[in-house]
Amino acid sequence: MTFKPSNLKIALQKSGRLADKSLELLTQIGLDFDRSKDCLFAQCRNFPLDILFLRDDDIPEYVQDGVCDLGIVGKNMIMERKAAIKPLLPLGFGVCRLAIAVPEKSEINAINDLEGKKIASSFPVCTQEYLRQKNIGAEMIQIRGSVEVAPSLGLSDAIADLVSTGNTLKQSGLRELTTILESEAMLIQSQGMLPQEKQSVIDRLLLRIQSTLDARNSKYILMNAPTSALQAIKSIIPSLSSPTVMPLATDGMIAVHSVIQEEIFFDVIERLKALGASGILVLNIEKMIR
Ligand code: PRT
Ligand code: ZN
Repeated sequence: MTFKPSNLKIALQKSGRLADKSLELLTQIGLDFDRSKDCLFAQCRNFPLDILFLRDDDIPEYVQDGVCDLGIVGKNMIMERKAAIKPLLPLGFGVCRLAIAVPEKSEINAINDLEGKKIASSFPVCTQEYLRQKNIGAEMIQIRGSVEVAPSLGLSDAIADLVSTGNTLKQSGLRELTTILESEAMLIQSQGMLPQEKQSVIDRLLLRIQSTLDARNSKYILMNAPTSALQAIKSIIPSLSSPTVMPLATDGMIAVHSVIQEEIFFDVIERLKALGASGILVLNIEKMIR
């Protein structure tokens, strides 16, 4: 298999925490490609896109240097590499935060207590930038992997590491002191001007990704309700446009269809039931084009 110069190139993590979700997203937007396990390259059969599989650390530079036109990588890695790229879309997965943590019994209780202390991290650039902004002088110890054991080995007084559930910190006897930055996977583009044909392929990809992300956050809801409750129902369903309302064979009853946002879902359902809605059906939406 060889690269086609006219194809767009996107860099994805080869294996790790972002790998499966990145591939899942490309599949959800209808791209068809084979991925053999150790292969570093795949070509889409039905879209002018080539996929390169890389370590996440390398993705920001590959995109910055224009070796790849697009990439999917954590915001933390973009910041750490100080990569000059164009952020296109936050993708809603790989959500985590870069946080400073100290041993449970440490006397460090506020960020100012970090003055003169040693902090171990795989993200020294972000950590140092944060400390500089807070006017704190601390010594950075750069280590790769298993950062959480650094204090118990006597290597550092604190760590700065990625946290999602917080379980690793707890299991390592550490407590969080402060958050340096919030992160999630981002779709990024190189900053250079692309030929018009390539840019319009990116625009097509963006439309597909945006409609998939919008659909993920939304549910289609159908219910029966008393006609008298329609005004109240309308006021609590902040739908795409006005809800679809149809009469039912039973007098005084209507069917209402609408779209609601996932995050307000349970709140809305409870309020609809209180208004007399029944037979409520909630469906996943596959794609949503605005
Ligand atoms: O081999 P390669 O270099 O590509 O991968 P990697 O091993 O360097 O990175 P990987 O796959 O671990 O993480 C890739 C990206 O996933 C990160 O840069 C973040 O953007 C994102 N991400 C999201 C996370 C986490 N959540 C996360 N929890 N990356 C790492 N962790 C680790 C963290 O370092 C700690 O060890 O998980 C542990 C904490 O998790 P909780 O759930 O116990 O808090
Ligand atoms: Zn990495």
